[in-house]
Amino acid sequence: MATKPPKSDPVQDAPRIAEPKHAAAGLPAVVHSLKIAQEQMGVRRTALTLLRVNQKDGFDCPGCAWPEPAHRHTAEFCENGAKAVAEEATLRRVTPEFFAEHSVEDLSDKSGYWLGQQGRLTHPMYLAEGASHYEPVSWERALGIVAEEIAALDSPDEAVFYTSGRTSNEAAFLYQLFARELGTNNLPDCSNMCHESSGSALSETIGIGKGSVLLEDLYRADLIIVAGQNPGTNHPRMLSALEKAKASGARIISVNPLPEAGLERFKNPQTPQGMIRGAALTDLFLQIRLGGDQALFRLLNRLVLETEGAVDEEFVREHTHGYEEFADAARKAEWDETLAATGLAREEIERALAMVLDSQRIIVCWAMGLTQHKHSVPTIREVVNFLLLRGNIGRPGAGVCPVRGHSNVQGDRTMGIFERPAPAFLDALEKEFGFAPPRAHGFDVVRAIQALRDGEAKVFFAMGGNFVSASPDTEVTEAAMRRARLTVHVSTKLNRSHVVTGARALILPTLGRTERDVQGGGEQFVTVEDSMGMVHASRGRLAPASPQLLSEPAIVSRLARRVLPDSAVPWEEFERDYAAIRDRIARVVPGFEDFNARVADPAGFALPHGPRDGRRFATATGKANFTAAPVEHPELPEGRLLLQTLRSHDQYNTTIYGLDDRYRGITDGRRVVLVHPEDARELGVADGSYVDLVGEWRDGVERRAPGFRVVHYPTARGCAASYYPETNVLVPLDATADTSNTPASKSVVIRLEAAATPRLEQSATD
Ligand SMILES: Nc1nc2c(c(=O)[nH]1)N[C@H]1C(S)=C(S)[C@@H](COP(=O)(O)OP(=O)(O)OC[C@H]3O[C@@H](n4cnc5c(=O)[nH]c(N)nc54)[C@H](O)[C@@H]3O)O[C@H]1N2
Ligand SMILES: Nc1nc2c(c(=O)[nH]1)N[C@H]1C(S)=C(S)[C@@H](COP(=O)(O)OP(=O)(O)OC[C@H]3O[C@@H](n4cnc5c(=O)[nH]c(N)nc54)[C@H](O)[C@@H]3O)O[C@H]1N2
Ligand SMILES: [Mo]
Repeated sequence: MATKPPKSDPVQDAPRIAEPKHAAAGLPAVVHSLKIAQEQMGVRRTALTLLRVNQKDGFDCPGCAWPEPAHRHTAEFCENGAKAVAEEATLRRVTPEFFAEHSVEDLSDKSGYWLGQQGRLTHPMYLAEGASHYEPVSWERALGIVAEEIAALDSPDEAVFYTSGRTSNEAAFLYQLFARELGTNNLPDCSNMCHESSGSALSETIGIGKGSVLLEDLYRADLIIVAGQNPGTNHPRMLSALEKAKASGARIISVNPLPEAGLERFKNPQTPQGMIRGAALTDLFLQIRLGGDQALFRLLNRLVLETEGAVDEEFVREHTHGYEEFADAARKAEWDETLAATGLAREEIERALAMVLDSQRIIVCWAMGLTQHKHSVPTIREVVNFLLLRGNIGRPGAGVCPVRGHSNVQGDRTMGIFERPAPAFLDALEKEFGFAPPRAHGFDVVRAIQALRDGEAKVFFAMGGNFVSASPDTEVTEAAMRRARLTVHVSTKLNRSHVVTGARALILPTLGRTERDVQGGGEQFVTVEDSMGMVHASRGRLAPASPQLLSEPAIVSRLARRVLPDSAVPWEEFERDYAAIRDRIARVVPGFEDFNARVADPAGFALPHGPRDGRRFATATGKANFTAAPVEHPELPEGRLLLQTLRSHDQYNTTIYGLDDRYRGITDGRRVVLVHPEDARELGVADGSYVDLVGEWRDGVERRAPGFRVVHYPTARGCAASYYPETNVLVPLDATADTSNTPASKSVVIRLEAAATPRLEQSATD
């Protein structure tokens, strides 16, 4: 079946603008996803593959981490899930001939979109020191090169082992085991840039860094607050759950600087009525300023405290700690300060309060809009205060719901991918495997970049992801990578991290979720954990993109045998049969007892969660902790804008599927900056004019993203928006969240400077 050739390089983008949409999904979603899928895989494969997504005998969707309902539709249909699958199951190939044709320098001039559109990687490739081109290399030799460079290090702490959240539980467990047997905790992961702030805030306050609700809880809630999240694009299946919750009587408040179409109205493509009319989702839209959430929740907390009978006193007495100190701080919250920080009107907050007081069961959902600010950790702690006040944790229909991104990012953490592992986890590893794991904390993402930059780290190994494009301060990060002795990427698709390399570089091609994984012990499956702590199996069915591909567990196992020839760990057995890995996970990680037997249930099983299961809080105080941090919000100097860097509808993080952001009315281009018409008028920038985005940060370094089309857009005042990863060049490496060290990519102070012409005016669709 013929597929269309990839489009030309969209760095040449020429955005066209229409009115933003007020509803998500519906027929256009079906049409659009099928178009992209058929371009990548042809008609027959599209049909066969999409039928397997999230089915009980199929593979876990490599899109987001939203859980599957117990009763699934034949196609638990999701436009963006379909695009993620098509991206992996594409029939296009990047072969040794491709690398012979294109030098690394040549490839480094291409956009990330172009690189991704070339197809699946088929062979292990090696870039020798001083060479201009990657060349094919055997697996033996490739792993030998890694072993050589690791052996040349002064300490294992000069190696960094990054993980992106698509890696299965089995692969992640082996990977951290290898790093720790080698002697380092340098295990940064995409979570450091993502929900780390949630993990930090929740561990401290409720004793576990995960959400406390299951899907059923959403259906029982009276009120669901969705703050800092765009589910219509990033978690489309969540809209079905919200629709169902509403049908059972829930109300929804959305808190967002942007009016996101998916939250306004959802046209469920599973039902005929949904396709036509759709359901209005949001009952109250609070168009908040960037970074205003802590102030909002703090004031709501004061108002709850002041309302006779509103506090769940019994819960507070029995289960919490720190109430008095918190209440003293909350009573000082002021209207004027809150209205300034949030940009909201008094009546809006009063309406929200009325809905809160009217609700017995409340859930707060959030994503990157809450986690990627300097004060994200105290913001999320304030959300916890809000829920604790009325006993909204540990009972049906209530709780915290951080909505994870990558499909197994939560599972990777559970498996020990963490630079600051808990001592109990290391004790369990030591007991099971008989070596002493390192105890000193390792590097997170930002520290890893600093270490590479400063020559403290020399080998960079990535299990998936696109570190160079996903990380902040692109120029600094790229220079840091170039200082490495060796950069290695286990990948499915070509990306920018393969062309911004250390002195030597390797690309190790691997199987994706959709592909059959056959080892010595027969056909294998892997497991994943969703955003709500449910673990289940994932089994690929397609033939691998190339016979040369190895699975991630096989790569780690072979690498370990090469680097640690005297290891007593049965690496070969782990490669042969993943059940042997699960037996070990069962003995090391709490909640996985009898793993192999329990994962045989196609519905999977729930991991234990103390607060959810029995109001048990494994914190330092043994109770749920109220906290009382000072309220912060970003400062905006005169004539400047606060920029958030976010996702379009046609991308998966750094993977660009296409150049449209349908719900926001933008087509054929990504270099756009959304600005409120009044702000634009004050700054003298007309709709359709071109500007450079210039970052302003205390280090005085000029950070510039050139050639963005101004789009007048109904965002909150003072708050602009533009896509990542193009704008990562503006996010300073040391502008991070307190405690979690997550890059503050949702509050970057910028000014706009006129740019003479569009950066490149050619059409992207020629
Ligand atoms: N199709 C698709 N699906 C994805 C991804 C993808 O790229 N494409 N990425 C996956 C990953 S790894 C993740 S982490 C998730 C990301 O999922 P999201 O967090 O939904 O992703 P963003 O596009 O970063 O959107 C941030 C949202 O928060 C709002 N926001 C920004 N700042 C603030 C603030 O200060 N306060 C409030 N209240 N709101 C704010 C923005 O307007 C926007 O609606 O999605 C996952 N799913
Ligand atoms: N400015 C700004 N920066 C951000 C964000 C933001 O909102 N704004 N969001 C942050 C967030 S939330 C995240 S999670 C990070 C994402 O950071 P990453 O997870 O590092 O980036 P991705 O773009 O998801 O990685 C895509 C690559 O993964 C590889 N891949 C895909 N599937 C597989 C697989 O099955 N196995 C293997 N081995 N490789 C595979 C492909 O080669 C593909 O090119 O970016 C962060 N960066
Ligand atoms: Mo993420």
